[in-house]
Amino acid sequence: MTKCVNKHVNAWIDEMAAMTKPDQIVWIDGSEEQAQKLRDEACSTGEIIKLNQELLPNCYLHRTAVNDVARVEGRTFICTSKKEDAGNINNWMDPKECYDKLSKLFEGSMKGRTMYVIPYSMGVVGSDFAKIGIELTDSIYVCLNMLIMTRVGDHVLEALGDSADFVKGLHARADVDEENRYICHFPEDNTIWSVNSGYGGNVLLGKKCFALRIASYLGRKEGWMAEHMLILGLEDPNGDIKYIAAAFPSACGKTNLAMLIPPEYYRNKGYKVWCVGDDIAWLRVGPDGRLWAVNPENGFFGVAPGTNEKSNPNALATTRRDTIFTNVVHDLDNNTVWWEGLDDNPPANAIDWKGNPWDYKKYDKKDKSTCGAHPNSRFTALAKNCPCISSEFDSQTGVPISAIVFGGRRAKTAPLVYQSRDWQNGTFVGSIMASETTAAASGAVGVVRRDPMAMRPFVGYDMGDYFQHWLNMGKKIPNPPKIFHVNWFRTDEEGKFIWPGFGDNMRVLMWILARCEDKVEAVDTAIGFIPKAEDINIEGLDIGLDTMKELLKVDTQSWKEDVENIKAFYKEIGDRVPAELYDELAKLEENLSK
Ligand code: OXD
Ligand code: MN
Repeated sequence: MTKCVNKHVNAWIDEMAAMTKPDQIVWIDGSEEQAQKLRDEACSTGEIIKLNQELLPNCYLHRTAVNDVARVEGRTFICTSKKEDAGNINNWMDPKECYDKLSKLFEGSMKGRTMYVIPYSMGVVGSDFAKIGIELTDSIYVCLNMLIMTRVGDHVLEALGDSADFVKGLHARADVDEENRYICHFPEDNTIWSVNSGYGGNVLLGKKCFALRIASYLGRKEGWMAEHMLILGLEDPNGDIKYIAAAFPSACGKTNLAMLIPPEYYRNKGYKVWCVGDDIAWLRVGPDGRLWAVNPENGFFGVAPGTNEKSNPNALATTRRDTIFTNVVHDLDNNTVWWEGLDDNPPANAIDWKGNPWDYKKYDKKDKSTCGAHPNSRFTALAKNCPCISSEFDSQTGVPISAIVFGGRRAKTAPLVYQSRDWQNGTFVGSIMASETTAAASGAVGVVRRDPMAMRPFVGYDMGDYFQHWLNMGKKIPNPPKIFHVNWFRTDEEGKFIWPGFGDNMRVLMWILARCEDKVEAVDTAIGFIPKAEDINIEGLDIGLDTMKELLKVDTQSWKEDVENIKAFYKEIGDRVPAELYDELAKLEENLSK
């Protein structure tokens, strides 16, 4: 297909091509034949490296520029016509000023290069949840990643028909110049412009840019929610499956929880966990009055370091075929890949993520600069290759959500789990989500970073308005999920984690689901409902009832300190924080002083 029939699409591509001046334009049709041609071409230029096809069929390795290894929040902008609509938490630029500024960077940036046109759908093509985007890019790496992460091809254009309702994404690597790197969102125009980066989170425009920042804006306008949440299904021995959506800040083991393997005790009884999504959920009120969720993505863009047979065997298995690895170690003896935390056998003959020979003997755990794989190195893998992928992954309607779980990394403040009192209180609990950095060696408590609903870098409008949207949604869901908060990271006096985490987190999910079905009582505390220590199953664990009590304790003093921090944070968000949340904060403060 050289041109599609949609005049809006064609006019926009003509305009973008006039600016970027590519030598040619190629449409990505979604066929395996074309994908293979692109892989071969990228191999011939060194953009990707073909790995051992016996051990890792259809797997490739890519290295980004050394200055281009992560999302750049400082260079991410929300460009609404009024500054106050982007809010205090986002960077803002006037749309006209931004288009002018970036046009200069895009001007002629594709000379001597090819512009690829990627029509993609977030969500099952043609379903009520789905939204269409078109990404224009000069990078084959982007095309190959988008073919994994989203649903791509001619069928998407067919579903679009002659509609103008699509998200216009423009990406050029340009000079990969850090000083001129911009990831800009124009929610009022359904447009995303990304320039001077080749790193996934900045350039796979369907993911954070569309499915969270633009989608959160659309969701508010249209009455649904785009959230930074995993979705999992927990199946009981009778075959009944209950679904949970959960939001965690980065580095809290979100992908591990999404693909959890039940502890032996539960496995033997016939319990199973199914992964619907590991990063993003789109949620709508269903005809039955419950909240229904889909994962709009088609793959996982997961952090490689730390992924291993123990932490996440399902993720590891998912990456054994059809995967693009980015910035990991290249094992030259086997032509395979390695990363810190994969196993205890670093390759002797290896190339590091920067492309230099790597001597594992010089690797010092405490010095990140000696790592062979970049700490944010990634795998891009197909969801359908995951051994525990849910049978509902391709469902048109999504799955009904019984519980929403918020999480954070707190050394003292948050107990292992607590339940909010209702939707409004649950929204408050989400709004005060936070993570701490802990200096592991000394056990010292680090800085608290507040990250409401894990959406701090991803809300495409004012954070106070976002809280209001949560409250408004609550009024539209006749049978809403119950809302909980978990903390897998409480530490003892020596700074060691008390809770084993990983698969054992299922024990906490079991209590959560029991609460959703009114099958277990709870203790009413200042912050919400806490389990009775004996109601979290510890069979087969090294943990006694006293330790469980310790894990569930509400530490009034640290909560009082937290209240002060929350007040400062709400102030920073600005005057659109809903009065209902200030009421919740006042109630919490009052409860703590009783
Ligand atoms: C991610 C993130 O890459 O949340 O998913 O940072
Ligand atoms: Mn994420």
